[in-house]
Amino acid sequence: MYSPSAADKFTFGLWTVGHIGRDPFGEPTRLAKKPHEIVHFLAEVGAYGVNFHDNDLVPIDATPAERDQIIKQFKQALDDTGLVVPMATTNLFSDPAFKDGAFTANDPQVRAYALQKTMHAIDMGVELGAEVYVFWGGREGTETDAAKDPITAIKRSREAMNYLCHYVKDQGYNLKFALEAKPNEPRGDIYNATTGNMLAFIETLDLPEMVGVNPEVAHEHMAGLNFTHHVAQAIEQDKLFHIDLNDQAFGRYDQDFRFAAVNLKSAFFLVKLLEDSGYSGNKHFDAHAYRTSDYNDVKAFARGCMRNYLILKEKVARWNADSEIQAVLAEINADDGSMDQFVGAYSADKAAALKSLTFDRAALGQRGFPYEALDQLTVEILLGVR
Ligand code: GCO
Ligand code: MN
Ligand code: MN
Repeated sequence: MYSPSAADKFTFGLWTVGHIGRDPFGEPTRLAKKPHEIVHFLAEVGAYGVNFHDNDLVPIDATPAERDQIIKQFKQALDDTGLVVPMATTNLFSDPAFKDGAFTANDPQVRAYALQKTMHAIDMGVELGAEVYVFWGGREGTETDAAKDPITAIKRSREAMNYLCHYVKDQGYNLKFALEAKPNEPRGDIYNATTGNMLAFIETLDLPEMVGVNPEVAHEHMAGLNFTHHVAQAIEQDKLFHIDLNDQAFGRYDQDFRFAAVNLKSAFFLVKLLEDSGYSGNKHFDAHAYRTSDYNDVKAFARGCMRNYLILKEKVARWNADSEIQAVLAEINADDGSMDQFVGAYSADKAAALKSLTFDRAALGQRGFPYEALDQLTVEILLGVR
């Protein structure tokens, strides 16, 4: 009943189920799988697509012959399984060359190398079918603001995005960019820290229509923010080009837990937003299994991500069809139209009329709203008793 289908557009990065359990304190706990093996692994659990950083697929120091061999094997695995590559991205954070950032690095050679690496990675992503290209600036930040002028950093980011947008246009690629914000980790502070920052930044680019966002649950949660509200802003501006689903306890390190593993209620309202708004893009699980898992348990992790989404989707349908909930919604959203003559689109007449209208402020303050009752109905649906 909660089995994924292609229409769900559930995707995983090579680096997610392929995560070998390394953390800042310990060595890997799982043996690495080859990219083509990961494709088969994902097909087995029922995913629709696989995403990658350039170097998840082709190591940074691979020879051209090695590159060709890896891509051939990978394409064969895609053909054999029917999996697609909807998104690709660049690793601009692992190599020591990027320790001071990529597009915002102080060294002009590093900034140029970052552009070159990204163009090659875009070519490879497009060759494998990607239509969305993600930019996550993990190293684009500082530990001390003595090191970099934050205004200069914004200008460098803009220059790089403009350069790459024009490159994509010049090549005639059918590719959109999705910018992913994160407040910190691995840098002390990362520029454009939230989805809202990214949305504002995009409007300053040469080709803003090519660029949207890739919000991630954990990233807004790390900042203590309401993720659903950020996604809503992106949807309202037609900028939700991609989404990274996972989970994260507030106030902790970057956890990348299985979707809905921690904050069930936020996950419910997120799924409700995505489903009610008709979001039809990819749903990418940017998460990884516990370090204690073996690959059997990694399957449980991957299946759990998709299953939790589908279970919550069913809860959303239940919530939307619940007559008691609908009655409360009708009550709290009631509008007899009597204010229409004063508000809405501005006119001088309306403003004049509104300024002389008298309100019964005490009565407005006394009105009760049954939000406790509504929330309890929501919780009972989530707890499975309704
Ligand atoms: C993180 C990020 C990354 C990006 C990935 C794609 O916290 O490390 O979420 O996983 O999503 O690099 O750009
Ligand atoms: Mn993340
Ligand atoms: Mn991510």
